[in-house]
Amino acid sequence: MLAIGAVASVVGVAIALSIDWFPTRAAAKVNEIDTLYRVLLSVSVPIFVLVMTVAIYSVVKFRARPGDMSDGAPIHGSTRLEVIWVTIPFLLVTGLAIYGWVVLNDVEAKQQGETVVKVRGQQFTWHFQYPGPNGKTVDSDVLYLARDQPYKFEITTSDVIHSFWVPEFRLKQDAVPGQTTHVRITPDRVGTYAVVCAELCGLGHATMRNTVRVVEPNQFKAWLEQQARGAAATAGGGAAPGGGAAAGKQVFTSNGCGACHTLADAGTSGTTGPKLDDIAAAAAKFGKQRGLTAAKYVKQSIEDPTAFVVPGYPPVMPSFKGRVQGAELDALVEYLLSVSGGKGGSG
Ligand SMILES: [Cu+2]
Repeated sequence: MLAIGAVASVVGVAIALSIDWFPTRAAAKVNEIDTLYRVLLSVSVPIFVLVMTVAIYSVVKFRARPGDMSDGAPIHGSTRLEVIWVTIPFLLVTGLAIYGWVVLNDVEAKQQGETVVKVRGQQFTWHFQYPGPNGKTVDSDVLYLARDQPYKFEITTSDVIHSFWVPEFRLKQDAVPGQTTHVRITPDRVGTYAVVCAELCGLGHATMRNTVRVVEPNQFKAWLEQQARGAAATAGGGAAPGGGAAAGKQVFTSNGCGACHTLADAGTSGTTGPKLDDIAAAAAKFGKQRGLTAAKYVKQSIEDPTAFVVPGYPPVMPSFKGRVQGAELDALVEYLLSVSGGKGGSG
């Protein structure tokens, strides 16, 4: 029985280690984390195989034959066996826990010169905020990162629990209402990846993905400066008459509307909610049914989305009341109606 178990264990471990479990390695410490995973596999596979071998062997070997009405031999325990089966798992689990703690401690260690990026989860998108040049902040829905720069992500949420996860960086951290959690990552490979929400957060959970771009440090610097200039230009022109639509586009982008809505002008392709390329016509039609102007209809759809849900779509849109308001809301409505061919303003 032990021989069968030993052979099966060797085969099991060989299979487990030959499988390529991991996505691309794109951050420092990734190798350490992957090694921890492989060590845990190498220890747990033989235990699983051994237990299953003994169990299956015993069930077959000691099964009751037809006509056998005996009750089996009375067993009063074996102190020596009990000591063995308590001691071995205790040592194994303690050893693995210490190893896991050492790795975690190293992965979570504060890094020299780290940049703090604020991450905010929201049904169903992510927002990122960077310290920009001259004390400004830069907002983005794409997570731009410079290669080999240590980052500390400070994670919050506007609504329910989400979980910040980039599989290529391996680490995962929950976003919990009322708390700021954090995770430290140093990306070390240029490429495009995805931030995936790893906590079931509502009907649109599966669509909660944003792009991560790891670029060379000089490219990152150029991007950040360009964003800082762009934000300043929008802030300056936003209140001006006629500038509403441009400011509205910024509102659309910074609130992550594109995660769920397709809008060619904003370059988004979400499919959870209605396509907004023809919202002017839809707003006119549905508005008329409900006795609202197109602009009032769009405004209501943003502030009170469940008041009317376009047929064929799930009622999953969260209310943006209080999040998008005043001039921002007017600009967003004007923008949506203007890019889709309708009249802006009061409609
Ligand atoms: Cu989520």
